[in-house]
Amino acid sequence: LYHVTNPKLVINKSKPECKYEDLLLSSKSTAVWDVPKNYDDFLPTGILNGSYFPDDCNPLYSVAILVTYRNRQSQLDIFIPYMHNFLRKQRIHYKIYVIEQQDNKPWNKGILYNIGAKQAIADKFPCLILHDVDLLPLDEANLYACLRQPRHMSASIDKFRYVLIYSNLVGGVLAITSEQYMEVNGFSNKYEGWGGEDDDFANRLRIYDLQIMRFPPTKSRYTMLRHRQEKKNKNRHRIMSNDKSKIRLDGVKSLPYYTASVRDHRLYSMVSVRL
Ligand code: NGS
Repeated sequence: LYHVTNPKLVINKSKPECKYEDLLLSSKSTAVWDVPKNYDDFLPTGILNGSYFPDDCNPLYSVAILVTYRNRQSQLDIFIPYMHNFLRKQRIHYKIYVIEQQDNKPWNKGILYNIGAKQAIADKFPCLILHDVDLLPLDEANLYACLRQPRHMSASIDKFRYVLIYSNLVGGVLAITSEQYMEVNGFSNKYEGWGGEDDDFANRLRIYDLQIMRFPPTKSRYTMLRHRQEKKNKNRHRIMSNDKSKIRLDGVKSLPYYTASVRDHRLYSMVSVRL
């Protein structure tokens, strides 16, 4: 395990370090239905501004969960309480960021991740988990933490009969250290509409020799919430990042003009973006 905490955290020396071995060795399915009917019924203790810190031990992981989002309120209403229920059992320090594209321009997931990553890194998070809003983890052993290599966490999804659809897929849920994210210059800013930005990101990892790892399939299980298929981006195969010179010019270090505001809600921090 590769321990990375947030330098902003105050460690209480009278408490022990949190332990993760039992969790990792267990394989306990979480009941998907263990979700409150609405936010008002859900008043978990210890969660403030989307962030949680275990109170009986010092966590060895600090994780920013970045969720890109537009216009899927009913999914967010399920996702947020489900994730807090799931994550609190893992004894990590985490914060959920929802990065919302507020304008009506074409959806640009890469830019949203880049903006979210900048915010999380400014908040000193050493680990980023890039997370689709429609995926719910099913196994508690799927630890929400960064290891040495970037980890594709959602390898088996019910919609695909729990089969990995291709070996270099990194879409869905991916854990990567902030340092590695910056090293590959984050995501390309050029993918508009659905598809391809994750394959482009996989190319970046390959070009920088960052090998993707995965936990065993049973521990990497997710259920996907239903939704309509988005409109595909017709150019998505043409703009792939395939060398370092292209990558250096297009990414988190060269974001196009945008405006963003950050607002903390109780259960998540909302970063509202206009491109
Ligand atoms: C590929 C897309 C990826 C996408 C993956 C799975 O074809 O962006 O399907 O999508 N690549 C391109 O379009 C180039 S899924 O079936 O999960 O919606 O992530």
